[in-house]
Amino acid sequence: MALEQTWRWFGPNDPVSLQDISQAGATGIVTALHHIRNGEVWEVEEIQARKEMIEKAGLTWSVVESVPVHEAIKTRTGDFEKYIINYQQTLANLGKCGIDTVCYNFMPILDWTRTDLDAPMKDGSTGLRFDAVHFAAFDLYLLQRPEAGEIYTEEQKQKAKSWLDNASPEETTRLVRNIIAGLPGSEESFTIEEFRTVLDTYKHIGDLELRTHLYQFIQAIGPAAESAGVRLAIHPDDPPYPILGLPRVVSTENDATLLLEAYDNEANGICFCTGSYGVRPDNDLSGMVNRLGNRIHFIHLRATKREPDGSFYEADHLDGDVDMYNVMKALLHEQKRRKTEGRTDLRMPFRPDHGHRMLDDLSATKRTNPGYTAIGRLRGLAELRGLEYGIERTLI
Ligand code: DNO
Repeated sequence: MALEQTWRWFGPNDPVSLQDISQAGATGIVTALHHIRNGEVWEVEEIQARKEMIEKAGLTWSVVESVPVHEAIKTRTGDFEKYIINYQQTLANLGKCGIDTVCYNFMPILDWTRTDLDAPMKDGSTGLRFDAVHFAAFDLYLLQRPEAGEIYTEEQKQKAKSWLDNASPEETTRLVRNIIAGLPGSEESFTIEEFRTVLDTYKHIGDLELRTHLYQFIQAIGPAAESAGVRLAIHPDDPPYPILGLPRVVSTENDATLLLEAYDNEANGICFCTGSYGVRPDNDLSGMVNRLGNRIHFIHLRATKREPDGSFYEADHLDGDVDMYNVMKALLHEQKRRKTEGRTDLRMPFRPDHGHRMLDDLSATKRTNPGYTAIGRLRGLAELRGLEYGIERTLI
């Protein structure tokens, strides 16, 4: 039995159509109602309309990625109680429509972060990159965060300065935009002035406070998810460590374990993103599947490649630092275990997470979402599907 092959679709405005997705061989759609403002309830009619659109194309709405968590919930300020009630209602409405898997994240202010969206790869394609030097240049000299001076070494500061001195105005603008203007799927977008103001809202929120807020949140929404028949899957921090002085608390196996314990119920689960967890060499990816597998409700497969100075880039799906063979094997073992235990959640939806910009997608006139090109993901999915097929045939 194979894992469910899914594909992220940003809705009717996505340049990749539902038909393209069918042709790539995916059967499940991963999407969200991006037009609904963060914090508002997703009404049944809205959910149903999207669901019908997907089903008309012969596909199923497999996972919601994501129902965004309002900043007020993360900081536990303002109207956070109202937003929690709205979140519970959204889960109930999704359950009513038969949608049973919901991804979310708890990263303060920014969602996933990259410095370069078109980094050249050896084969002429381009991919996403997090450059530690460029990021330090942003933090120290463009954002001019007062505490930034304390966290970088002299060497890092010097490298950042000399990169900035040689960067063109376009490169500098692009860097700022890439970091704070919101990548695909992010719900927030800022100018540098707005960003400075919003950073202040975390002045008194460190690791412990954010963790507590996350656990309080899961304890509040977990029961609602359970009674709606919805499984929650938290996406890890990307990159998996604190950035810009903001705490991040879903970066390691231990973080995930603590969260699972905070509300010990199958409804409280994780999104296993190999690209995010894989940036840290201390995350043992296939071991995580063996140990936490029964609470993995959604899977993102991609491989990052680390560089000595803390930079990383997104390599081809079967390349990079992720041992995809052993990850896939562990996932298939988990699926077998579920079958033996008589569990019904055998789908185990995975999606090829991101892909390179390549072939026709490199054309300057073609609109593509960074990381979410059709052709790069089609390659990724095809490789992953082949890997899975080969392993499955040899599993006794
Ligand atoms: C990036 C994605 C993130 C992720 C959200 C989950 O490609 O992995 O946008 O979906 O953080 O809430």
